[in-house]
Amino acid sequence: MVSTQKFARQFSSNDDAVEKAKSLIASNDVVIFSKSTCPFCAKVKNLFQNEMKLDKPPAIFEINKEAGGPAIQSALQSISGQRTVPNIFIHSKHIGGCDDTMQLYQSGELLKLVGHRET
Ligand SMILES: N[C@@H](CCC(=O)N[C@@H](CS)C(=O)NCC(=O)O)C(=O)O
Repeated sequence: MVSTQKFARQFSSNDDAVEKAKSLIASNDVVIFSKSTCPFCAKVKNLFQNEMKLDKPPAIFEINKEAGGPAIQSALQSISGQRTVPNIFIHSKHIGGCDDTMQLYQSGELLKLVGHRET
């Protein structure tokens, strides 16, 4: 299933981009900030889209495909301390990149994080 989404605008300042990135993170269960050219991103997208059989597809933002992408990448660095892609968030928690995600998947923790909801 193709679930790539767009943030659809440019940003007037770094604060503006940070606010937008925070709202994308808060309004989706699983968020993957990706670049369409990145092999680590492809691996993580395949995991969430095909291998994990989630009820709801992840929200994927291809930040190299949008004018506001570089601003979002800088915003993600401010928010998470991580500049590289993929950059993954689950229920607003920062997970990390491809290696971190794969490690959590192997340990069984990733499925728990996706399924877990605070009440
Ligand atoms: N070890 C990292 C590798 C991620 C990585 O090197 N990503 C590259 C793209 S393939 C990156 O973000 N480079 C900097 C950039 O594109 O701005 C992971 O597991 O996520």
